[in-house]
Amino acid sequence: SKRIKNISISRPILYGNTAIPFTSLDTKKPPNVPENHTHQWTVFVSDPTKNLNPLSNLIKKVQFKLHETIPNSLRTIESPPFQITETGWGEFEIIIKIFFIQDSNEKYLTLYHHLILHPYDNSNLNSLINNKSFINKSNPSEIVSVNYDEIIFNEPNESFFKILVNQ
Ligand code: SLL
Repeated sequence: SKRIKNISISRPILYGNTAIPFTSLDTKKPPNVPENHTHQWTVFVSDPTKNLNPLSNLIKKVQFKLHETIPNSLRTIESPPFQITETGWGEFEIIIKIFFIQDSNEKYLTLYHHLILHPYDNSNLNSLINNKSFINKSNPSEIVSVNYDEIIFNEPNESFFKILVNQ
């Protein structure tokens, strides 16, 4: 459908990762995990709001491109929660592509997230460590690296506009 001129609508988005070292007392290494893997981690895309019209209504699928050392390194998630949990030993850049619903006619959005497994300074548990990663206060064995951003839809088409404003 037709694009609406001079309108842009933005939607907040969170993306990032959590990681738990297998050395933490409550995280036993599952038996099938390779010897050299040190962490379990989850990379995610989520909606920071409690919107009645959640971000997932706008998304067709999310692709996560993981490091080539990981089996099936291109992962596609077609319904929420948009996340991947894996085990491994190293940090690397994850390419996240968000594909919007067909009706929107929007190009996919690419986000880059550097997977963080090691906090910069784990002696200072409760503070923000390097702007990027911190220890989860309610679960001190968990490292969190999260980015807040806003997706801006410029001149959405009429049908997508209706979905964006929840009509
Ligand atoms: C590094 N440049 O050397 C980075 C690469 C790759 C991490 C890190 C493998 C997991 C698996 C894994 O953790 N790769 O084999 O399933 O630090």
